[in-house]
Amino acid sequence: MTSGDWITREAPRAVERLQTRLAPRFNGRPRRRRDFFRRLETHGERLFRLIHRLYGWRWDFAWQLERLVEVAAEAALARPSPIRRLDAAREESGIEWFGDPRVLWGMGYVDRFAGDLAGVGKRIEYLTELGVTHLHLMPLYAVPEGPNDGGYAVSDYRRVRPDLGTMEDLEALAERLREHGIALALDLVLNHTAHDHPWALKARQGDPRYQDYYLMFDDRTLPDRFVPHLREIFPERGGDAFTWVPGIPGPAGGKWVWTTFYPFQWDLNYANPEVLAAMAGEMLFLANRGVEVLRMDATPFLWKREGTSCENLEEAHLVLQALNAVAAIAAPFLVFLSEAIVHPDDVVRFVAPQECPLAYNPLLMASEWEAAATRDTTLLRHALAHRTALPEGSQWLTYLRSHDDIGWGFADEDAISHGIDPAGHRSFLNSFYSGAHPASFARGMLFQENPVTGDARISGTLASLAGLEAALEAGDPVLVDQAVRRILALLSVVATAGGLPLLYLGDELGQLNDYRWPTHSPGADDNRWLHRPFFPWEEVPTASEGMGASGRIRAGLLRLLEFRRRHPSLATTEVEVLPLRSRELLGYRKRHHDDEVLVVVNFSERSVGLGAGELPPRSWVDPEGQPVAWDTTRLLDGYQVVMATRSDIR
Ligand code: OTU
Repeated sequence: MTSGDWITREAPRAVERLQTRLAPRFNGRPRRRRDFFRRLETHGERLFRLIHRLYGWRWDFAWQLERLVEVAAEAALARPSPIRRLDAAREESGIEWFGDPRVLWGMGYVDRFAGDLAGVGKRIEYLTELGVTHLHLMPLYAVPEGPNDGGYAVSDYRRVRPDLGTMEDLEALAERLREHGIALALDLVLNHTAHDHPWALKARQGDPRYQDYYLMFDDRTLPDRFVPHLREIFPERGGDAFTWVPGIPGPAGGKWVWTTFYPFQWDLNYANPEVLAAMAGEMLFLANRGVEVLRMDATPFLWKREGTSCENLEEAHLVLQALNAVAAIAAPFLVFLSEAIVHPDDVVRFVAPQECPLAYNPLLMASEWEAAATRDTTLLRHALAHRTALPEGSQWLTYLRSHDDIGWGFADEDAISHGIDPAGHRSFLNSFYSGAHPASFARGMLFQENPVTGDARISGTLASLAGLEAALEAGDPVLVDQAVRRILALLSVVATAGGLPLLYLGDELGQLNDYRWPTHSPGADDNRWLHRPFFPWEEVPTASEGMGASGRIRAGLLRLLEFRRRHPSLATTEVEVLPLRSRELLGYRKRHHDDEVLVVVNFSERSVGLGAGELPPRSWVDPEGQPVAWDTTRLLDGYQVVMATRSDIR
């Protein structure tokens, strides 16, 4: 008998046994019992298979599976009734907003956007005016004192950072947002905890059970075997991925702890099934607070194996799939967003309805910036044409920048296939966007420059990177105009190429870099704070009148979003890239049922010719109803965006 046969026979039996064992817990809760066991029936076998693949070698495998389902049952029993109604709707209709062109994501830090959670509640009107339907608040959990990686070092997933509010405030906010049509997204920082999380504290005290939650070593023997294969994520911090933590009881009077990111972020050991169950508990706790989307932080790093880069391993996918199955059983309303900023092939592998149905599209982001610097859309076209497809039932978030740095994540092989030297090109882009290159319009900074490999990434806000800062500084209205047009050109691709658009709040007003970051940010050596400024509320009144560069950006964006809302094709990931002759131009066609949209964007400040017959032969009209002839040659102004629809469907 093969192991496949064995699973097919055993899985349903295990699920049945679990039902018998867990049923008494649901006494007096018949509806919850019915829903839970129906969901267990549907997803239990999938969970069984996943846990078997991950931990089947362990003598206590069946017990571990039971423990995980028990965590799900506890959460299902605690799930507030109003959210249970959302569960039911979600199960019936799927994630309807994936195909909704009205969707707009906004992201920001609670304190920098609005002071605290109550403050966010007071800004709902601003958000709805902008059209925000999904709000991602950066990690707002309890953190250690001192640097905390912008909240990504979590001391307690069940406690809100005191200066931001309480868990009750969070629940109240989630509910109010929902009443206004805004879904709340939060992070699940699941690759690591802060060094003072209760699990870490117990490990420090010498509790072997909790030491097994992390990856700890008495000496450098194992670390030294891993290190040569690992990428340094934060090279500027010095050292390698392991941190010596003195005082942890053991023969050496301390231990080497695996810390992929900062030394105060201890990587969790998912080879220990208890960690998976514990994290599932934290996940469902947050889901029960009314959070609809969890951004799964740093997904590539979840599993380690000697001799590999310890990124994107098969088991990392299985861990996410197992969490997905647990969520499907206990909290079906929950949606996972994958944060994998890696090779485009690896990014896509995290995206699937039964893993993470939603993902950032870092390739589109990087490619837009690449095209803006080179005024050549070759790589951008390639990315759109060959690397946008996703499995049915999944979706992209499209964006130009997040709270993180910008990395040049195009595939080497794609660059090479177009005669571009990838390393040289990345180095050019770094020089361009840090403003070092003489022809650069950008103001940014190199993030985590690695003197050994020459790698670096870029920090900066949308407007500063796109030239507005330099233009304003030069006091040159022509350059300012160019920068505004450039920003809108970049945004138009985000809003139409394929997926759901995401804005870092403040970018809609062309907010510039914050050079005071070293004095007022926790983590003064981390220049990502350059692009995490306090929200410029003082600029909103003039910008709302459409005045100044901020006003033009905001107005242009609103027009763009208004156009998008009328065209369901713009929320699909399918895109037909047009083989336009001028490489400064990016053109594509979007289609969905009757809806058909044509977009042509000039990625340069020069006027560029669009030849007769280069557009698909159709009668096109622009948003104002003016015909857009396909059979005559025309000039596109610098950074002009042409959007057209079929004349018969306006
Ligand atoms: C993420 O980013 C977060 O977005 C960062 O803000 C955190 O610092 C980090 O995790 C640690 O929690 O390397 O430069 O492929 O690229 O997870 C940012 C994924 C990062 C990594 C990504 C990471």
